Amino acid sequence: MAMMVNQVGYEAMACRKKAVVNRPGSYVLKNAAGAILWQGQTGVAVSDPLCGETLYPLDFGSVHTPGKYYLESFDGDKSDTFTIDRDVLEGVHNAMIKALYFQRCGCALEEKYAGPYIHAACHTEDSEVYGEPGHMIKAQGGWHDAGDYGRYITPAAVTIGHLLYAYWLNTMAFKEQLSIPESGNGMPDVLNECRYELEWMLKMQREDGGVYHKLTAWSHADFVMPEEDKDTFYAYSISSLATADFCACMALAARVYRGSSASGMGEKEFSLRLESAARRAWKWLTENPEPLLFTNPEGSNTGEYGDGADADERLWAAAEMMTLAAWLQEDAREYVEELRRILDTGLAVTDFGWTDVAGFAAMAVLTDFGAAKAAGEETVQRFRTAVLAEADRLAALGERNAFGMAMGAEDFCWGSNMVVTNRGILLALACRVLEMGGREADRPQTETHQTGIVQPSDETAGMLPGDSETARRIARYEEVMQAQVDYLLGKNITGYSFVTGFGEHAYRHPHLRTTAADGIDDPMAGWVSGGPNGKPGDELAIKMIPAGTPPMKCYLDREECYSLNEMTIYWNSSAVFVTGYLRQKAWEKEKEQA
Ligand code: 9MR
Ligand code: ZN
Repeated sequence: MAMMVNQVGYEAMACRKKAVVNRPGSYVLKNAAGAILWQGQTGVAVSDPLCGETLYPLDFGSVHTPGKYYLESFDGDKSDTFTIDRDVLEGVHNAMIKALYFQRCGCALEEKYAGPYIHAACHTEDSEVYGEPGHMIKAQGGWHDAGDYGRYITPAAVTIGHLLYAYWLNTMAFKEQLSIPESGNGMPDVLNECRYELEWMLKMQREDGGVYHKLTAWSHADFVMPEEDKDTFYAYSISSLATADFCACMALAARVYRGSSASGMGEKEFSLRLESAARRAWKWLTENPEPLLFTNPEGSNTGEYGDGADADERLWAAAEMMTLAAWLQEDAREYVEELRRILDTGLAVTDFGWTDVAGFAAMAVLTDFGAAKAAGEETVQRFRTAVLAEADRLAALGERNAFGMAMGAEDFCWGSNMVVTNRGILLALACRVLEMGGREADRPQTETHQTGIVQPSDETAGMLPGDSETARRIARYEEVMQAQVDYLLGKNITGYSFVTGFGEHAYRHPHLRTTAADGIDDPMAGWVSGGPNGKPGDELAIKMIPAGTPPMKCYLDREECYSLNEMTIYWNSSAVFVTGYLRQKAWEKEKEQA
């Protein structure tokens, strides 16, 4: 790839418009009619450790005129076309949420919402509790996790965590309707879609509060449509990983849905169900303090989501129970004690993936005034320090490669695109911490959450706090965040946009059973690929990618390559958080300048 751009495009008002090219010299930016809008020279050469090439940055941040453009080199090479416009991420952001609708299990997908991607109701039978023949449970519903038809609690909880925080902190980025069956019912569609998953999760809880780790068949289905997959589904054993994640997720959802009850669609009742499920899971956790981890039974090949420690899951649960208690003005002492006990073990609190959810505990304590107050200044300070230190580390990482992105060579793992976007989430949280100027513990509970619309208060709208050092730091973090999104949307060595349907060269062959079996050429739009993987894990990728290939180049747009090119619900939700943040930020800036 010679000229790498964000193929979707760049926010008109912002100054962060960058491309990367492989030859130094003079370049122009042309519009569709061929008129030159900008002319400039490449910047300093960078020997890039991620793709192993020498590359040059191009900065056309001074162009603010909306339009469709391409870059042209001194000798006539053209880049992919892209847009410069206000709210340029709107389409891809909404498509990445809507994609989840296509994963709905247990119901038919109708043409009205699914267009050509219809299918009959799938996986409608009851499931058997594994190891207890004849013990059936009704756990229909939820989203298929990924290219397979399994449904797993820990990735589900993380997906809901990304989406509910994205919505809660950046509500204005979630105002469009997505054409799903519930659209127009008065609830934001992101909450409607999440509810579909939450209703399934509720069914995965056992009487005693424990939660089954996953609901899958023994082996992955062939590449058939979901309604043709007639395998028996099993609820596999209770794990403390699933129960703690479930607890956190239900407590968070109880708070969010209760705070969004403007529509009168029964959110209050729903919130009460979520709350009681969270409490029962918490009780199970206190009665079962030892880790109860999960491994697949010998010979079963469906997803494992194995995880060697449950401390981070328990930390997240404690943090969300604190926010819930604060919200309901109850005593949070028990949760605070558990939170501090785990924090004292020194675990990192900056990640948002299915293996390590401790970042969500930081998110809870640093964004919820009541929880911050309950936690106490010293504990809040520990989270704040950890988040800002990690943000500084990531920003420094961004200065060491040609893409300006917070990735090291070793970060290109299975699902590397979530590492990319989860780092965007951490940076977004750091910006928020800086904006609040460390005053969240002193602030009163705002009215705003009670209507569910988190309008920035006058105090913080479009704001940069007084001192310019803080403003510079925020700008630096946001610059890296933008680089993460640019990478995802095409500014990378593969030349692909990693979101289906978005960009002139979007990848087209996700490892996704419905797409493989539906006979339709194009996949549905809005799926984030797992992305380059320096340690390819599937047969074709191992065969095709020579050892020693630089990690960013370890990618193939091939359906067979599940270790490079699958899609999942949680890779999408993580990306949605970042696009949501950038959209809301742009909107706030616009308001400020109006
Ligand atoms: O996303 C998971 C990735 O981090 C792991 O390295 C990989 C191997 O254990 O599993 C991935 O999760 C898969 C899950 O087990 C089953 N559904 C598809 C998921 C995406 O590939
Ligand atoms: Zn299904």
